[in-house]
Amino acid sequence: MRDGWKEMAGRCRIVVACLLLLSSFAAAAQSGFVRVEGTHFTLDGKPYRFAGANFWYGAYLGAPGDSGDRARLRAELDQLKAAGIDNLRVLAMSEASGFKRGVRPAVMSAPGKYDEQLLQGLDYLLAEMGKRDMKAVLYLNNFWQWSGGMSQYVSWVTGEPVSAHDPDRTGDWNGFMQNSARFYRMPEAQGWYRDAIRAVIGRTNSVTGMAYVDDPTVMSWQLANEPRPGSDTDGHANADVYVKWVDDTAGFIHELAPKQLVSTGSEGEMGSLRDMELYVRAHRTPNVDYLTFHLWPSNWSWIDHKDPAARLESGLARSLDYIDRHVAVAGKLGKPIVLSEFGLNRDHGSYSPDSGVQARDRFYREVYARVLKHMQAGDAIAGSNFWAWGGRGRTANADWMWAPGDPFTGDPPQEAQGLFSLFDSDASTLRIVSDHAHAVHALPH
Ligand code: IFL
Repeated sequence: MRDGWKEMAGRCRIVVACLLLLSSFAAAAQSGFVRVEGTHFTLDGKPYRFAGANFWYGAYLGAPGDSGDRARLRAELDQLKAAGIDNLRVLAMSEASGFKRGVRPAVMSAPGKYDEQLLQGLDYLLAEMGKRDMKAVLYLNNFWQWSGGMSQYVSWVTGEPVSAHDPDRTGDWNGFMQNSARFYRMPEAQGWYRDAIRAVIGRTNSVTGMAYVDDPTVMSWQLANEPRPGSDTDGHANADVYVKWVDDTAGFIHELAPKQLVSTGSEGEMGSLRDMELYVRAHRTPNVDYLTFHLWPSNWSWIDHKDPAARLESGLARSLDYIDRHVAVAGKLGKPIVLSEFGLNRDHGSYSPDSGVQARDRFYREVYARVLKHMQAGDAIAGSNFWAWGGRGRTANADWMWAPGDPFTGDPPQEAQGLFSLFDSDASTLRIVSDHAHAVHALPH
């Protein structure tokens, strides 16, 4: 009898040891991933808060051979890391288009056809970011024309050339937005988009040998850059379809990548037909882990593009209110929120890296102070990404516009190269960014 008990106890000990071993393997497999707990992010059990940058062209620089610039990429990652920046928002998929200001080359030349060199660029970027303990937010589509985006999917389905709705040819932004939003209603386009998502998320990194879905460097997959339901004037008819698209796509990504987070890429109220309730509806689903919002006071005419100093005070007041209202909404929804884009023009609307940035510096300081204040109060905001890192990119073109083969800056091809870029020579702004990053990292754990 006693021997029977002994044998049973021995077996129990083995089972317990095996369970402990298995759970520690499971914990190790999950470690390093950013998670959501209530209105905060955590990383390995501690709060995760960040100061980040937009670096849309990071994967382009990572491409092998002459098409990329790996030396520039490594040097700029070092510079960003030294400034305390540890979270980068990057374009992961682009579509070849006939847009006048579309980026060339693109990852996807046609449905199902992907440029392996550019995908290896993303591999390399993630490998280098991983070495530096940085996190990536990767967007998988674009509402805007500069990377082809939703409009190009529409064109692949209909056969209509994008030129008919190219805002850089027609000047008709409402027409462009309404055309882009047709994407949500096209089953064929959705199928190709999901194929593209599978192609990226299902990838194994050619540099590290790690499956993307097992890579903790990827914090979040983002549905698209600034997806909108359509134009402010005519987009309301798409609201329900848009909300459903967000939910379905986010759910689809979660199935593919259960360890990583999913976010929308939304600008917030201003990108939701100026309707906060619609923004909330799109972010309520459990398939969306956290909220994003963007802050563009000069694009939204709160501050003058050509003279940001002129109406700076009133524009700042609106900007800070915009931040407060979005943080409050996230708190009510019980999810974290990230200010994933904000930017302002250089003094007098100049594009030149040699021009002043007094108003911009004031704007960055005020935005960061408000973000930090919310973080100190324990509110739902978890981080920010300024728009955009331009590093050592410069244009030599008289019209300031990008042309294929030119070095990339933080401003995508549809905008003047220098409009919102933070160049490596912008010492005063870099100091503000770095001070903020250090203040965020010094918050209690
Ligand atoms: O370049 C723009 C980008 O498409 C974006 N938001 C605003 C940027 C500056 O206008 O996502």
